[in-house]
Amino acid sequence: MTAGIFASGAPDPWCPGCGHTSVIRGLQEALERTGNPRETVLVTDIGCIGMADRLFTSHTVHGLHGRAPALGTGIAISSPPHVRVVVLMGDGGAAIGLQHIMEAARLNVNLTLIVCNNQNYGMTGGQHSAYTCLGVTTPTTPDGARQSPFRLCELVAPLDVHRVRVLANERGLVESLESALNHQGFSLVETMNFCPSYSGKYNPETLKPKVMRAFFEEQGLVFGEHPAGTAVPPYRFDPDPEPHETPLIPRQPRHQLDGSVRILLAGSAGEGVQSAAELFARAAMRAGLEVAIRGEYPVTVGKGFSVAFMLLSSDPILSPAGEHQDVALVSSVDGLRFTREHLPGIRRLVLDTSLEVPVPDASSPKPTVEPTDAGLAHPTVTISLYTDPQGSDASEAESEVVNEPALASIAIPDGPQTIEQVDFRDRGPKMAAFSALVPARHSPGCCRVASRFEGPRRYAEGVVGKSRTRFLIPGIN
Ligand SMILES: Cc1ncc(C[n+]2csc(CCOP(=O)(O)OP(=O)(O)O)c2C)c(N)n1
Ligand code: SF4
Ligand SMILES: [Mg+2]
Repeated sequence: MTAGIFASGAPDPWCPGCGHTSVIRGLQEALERTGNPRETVLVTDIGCIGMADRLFTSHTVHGLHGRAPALGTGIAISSPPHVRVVVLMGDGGAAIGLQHIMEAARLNVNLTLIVCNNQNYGMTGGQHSAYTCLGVTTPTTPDGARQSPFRLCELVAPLDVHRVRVLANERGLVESLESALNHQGFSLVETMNFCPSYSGKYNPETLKPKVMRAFFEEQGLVFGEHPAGTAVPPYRFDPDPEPHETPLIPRQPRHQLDGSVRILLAGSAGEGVQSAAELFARAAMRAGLEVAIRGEYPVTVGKGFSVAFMLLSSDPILSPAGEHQDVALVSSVDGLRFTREHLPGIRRLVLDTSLEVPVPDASSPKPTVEPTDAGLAHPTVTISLYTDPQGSDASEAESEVVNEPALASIAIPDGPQTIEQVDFRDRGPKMAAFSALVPARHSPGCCRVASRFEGPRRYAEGVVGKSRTRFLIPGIN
């Protein structure tokens, strides 16, 4: 190849008569015409065409087969506007990575894609590609290709992008490339020929330029340039975007939780478990605690179990991982089924009244659930959550430590130390999970994980004003 401003002068790597040589010569000239050829990032795909990058002295990136347009898109949207991105790929790559092409075109990202359609996978032995035309003989289509080819320019046409189809050795090639390079936004140049070593060798009559063009046209491939419409503006890179303001939750270091507590909320889809965990986490953060929450649910999010693991800590949380839950609040059979595997580590279990008390070990006697005032005094962290009338956000919270009378302690071998039963179902979905923390009414004398709901009487009617829900979380030391 002739050494130019842009090409390195390295020897042309392609077979004699390969269309890739003429496309790269044309590209070199078109880039020189732009006046700043070195401000180009050349992204090449796998295949014979991919050997082009070693000829260029500008920035080059060699990608995975079919993925060069995705690489080019990333480079184009993160580079300043004066950097030109040119992506070179074969018809094989354009088949494997068709969606990447369509996405780049749909974004109208500022790059020029040159697809060298030589009617086969040249580098791997001439197998037919999805762009191989009807009747073309290749090693994998000995009787001629039987499927209609993809027509790339026509495929991107509805996206209204700049596109041109030319023969690889056509006289107007340089002008076509130049106008694509100067276009702001996505531009496609599809160059057509037959790989002389495979598809051309098996279909020699098509190698004559006039026959070749007529052959392609008969297959519905339209030649010529189609300028872009104005429907989609070119994707613009913003080097200095406005920083995204993430409102910080004001922290009031009023908690006195010593160490950490792990809480498992376990219920069913639609009960508001995830919302409850998030609201609760916000409240705890407002109270100055460190919080990590993780939701778990099946991919069918509208059905089945829905659980949230919550970790509250007075110290920074370096990892939310941990085997044992201190407290589990279970509102449904789905949640209970999920919770069973965690039972051995759980120290307090709060169950909906409708649920059967689980027995971790079949040989163990079923524990009786009986609230009592006897027992040890536990320091208990109180977090008050104030919600707006819709109950959608925690606008304020506070925490304090109170010494509540002791909880009932029900021994289950290898199981929860304490079990309480409450009715979860007396509130709306979002508050239902919170109700796990509101057992006072339903289990008098056993309300140490408890809450008081305060607020405007006509809360449900949306009266403006604050509602207050107090959660008492056991401080487990
Ligand atoms: C994902 C993937 N699939 C298959 C290959 C094997 N492979 C290497 S080159 C090539 C054919 C390239 O054909 P084309 O893209 O048309 O370029 P040409 O060689 O014709 O210039 C194939 C299939 C690969 N490298 N990666
Ligand atoms: S095999 Fe085909 S595509 Fe590859 S260099 Fe030779 S002629 Fe070109
Ligand atoms: Mg090819």
